[in-house]
Amino acid sequence: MSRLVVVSNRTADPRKSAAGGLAVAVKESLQQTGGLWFGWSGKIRSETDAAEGSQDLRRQTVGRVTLATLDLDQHDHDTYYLGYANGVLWPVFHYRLDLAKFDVQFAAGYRRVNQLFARKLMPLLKPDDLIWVHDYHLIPLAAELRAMGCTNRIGFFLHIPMPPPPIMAAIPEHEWLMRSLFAYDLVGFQCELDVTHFAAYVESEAQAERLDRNHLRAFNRTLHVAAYPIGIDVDEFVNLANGKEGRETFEAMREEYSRRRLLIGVDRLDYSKGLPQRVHAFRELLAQYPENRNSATLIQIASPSREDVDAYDNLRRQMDSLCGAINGDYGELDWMPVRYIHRNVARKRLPGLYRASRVALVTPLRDGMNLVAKEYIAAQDPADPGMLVLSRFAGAAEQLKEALLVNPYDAQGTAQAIERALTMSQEERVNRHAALLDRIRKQDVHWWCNAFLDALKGTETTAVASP
Ligand code: GDG
Repeated sequence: MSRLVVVSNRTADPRKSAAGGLAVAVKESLQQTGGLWFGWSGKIRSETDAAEGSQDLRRQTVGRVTLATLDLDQHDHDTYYLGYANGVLWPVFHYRLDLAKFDVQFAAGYRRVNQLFARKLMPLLKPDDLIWVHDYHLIPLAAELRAMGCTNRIGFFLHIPMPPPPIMAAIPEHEWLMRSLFAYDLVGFQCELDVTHFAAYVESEAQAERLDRNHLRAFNRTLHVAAYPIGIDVDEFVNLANGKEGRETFEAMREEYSRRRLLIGVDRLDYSKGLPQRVHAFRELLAQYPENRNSATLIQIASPSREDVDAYDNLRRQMDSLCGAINGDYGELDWMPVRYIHRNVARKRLPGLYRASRVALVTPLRDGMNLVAKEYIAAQDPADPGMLVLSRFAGAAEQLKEALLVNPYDAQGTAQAIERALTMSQEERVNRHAALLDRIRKQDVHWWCNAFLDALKGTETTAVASP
């Protein structure tokens, strides 16, 4: 059987419980077969090491998985990671051209680090290894590997959205990036809309020929593209909800908020997640439906994220001010409308928190998938479940039709949907939840992983050709 080689920007100890979608999913894929996980260590190389030119790989075997990691020097980190990945690709792929900072140094750093990854990975590869590359940090990796003679099957999964062609075309290096994807054998997206955007881009910009729904031909190569909506480990989450900490958190929250209607939001503090818009919508709920005053309480957990990027600092200040204002305007001696927590909460506590909440607000302005929506569904009591209010702009909206779908830019409309969720009959909640749970069980993280790897194994072997 082929060995699996996973490449992602960061790696993690597969024995430890991972926060964050990508780490959980990668861990899942490697645990099944064992294999190699290659990526950046998360560390910056010391100046002495950099001066001596050493860029050694660190290898560590953890059970059936070998972790191979390398450090980055400061300049590479600043240009590749902060500059291009998080300062250009993240905002543009989330449709935020206004936040992108284009700089040729960033693009050069991105290419340099992808070349470095390819150079360090190449000697570790065996002929029939199956290589699975993750996310926007590593779009050109396969092209760099092919240029070094790699003929292995290589798949790529994009965890974030694929923007429509005119937005993609604003990136100065858009042609190079999209052409690089044709060095893969399989490119997986989160949802059908992403596949549509990618196909439209290559058809219009690269005269690609659409052979069928899942095959595009351009640059002398045929590329298999498809949507593989990422899922969660539903059983693991249900077990976590029924475990000691899960139950304790649930009971503590139920008691504390026995006279209140609890709403929950759990996100990284990121501008794609629509947090200020969510606070506006919640404010609108209190204004339009006064019966919620002195009652509805939104717990918003916003875990710290990428604090060294300017746009995140602005968002933090905006949230501090919006939450302060709503609490100042509506709060009472014994009730505060918003509990805003800018810290990481232990993963074991999340299921209890979800289960104690009558409504979850998952209202990103744009999101590849959004796993919090699925975690919330998994954590509910099927006999008396809470209701999910979900942005139509999350990838998850294609699958989770029985949630209440909202436009997060429309504060009034979102407030109406929240009110509907808070007052929905138990029978309707039970029916909607059953359909949602069934869907996330069928397309869980195991399904996602197998579906992608089966499709990759089924692709034709690659001839060496650097596009
Ligand atoms: C990217 C894409 C896509 C959040 N706060 C805490 C915490 N979390 C956990 C959640 C969930 C994960 O982090 C967040 O996953 P999301 O899917 O919501 O979002 P991104 O981090 O932006 O992930 C996204 C995903 O990749 C997978 O492909 O769905 O669209 O943007 O698991 O529970 N976990 C803990 N404490 C927190 O405070 N322990």
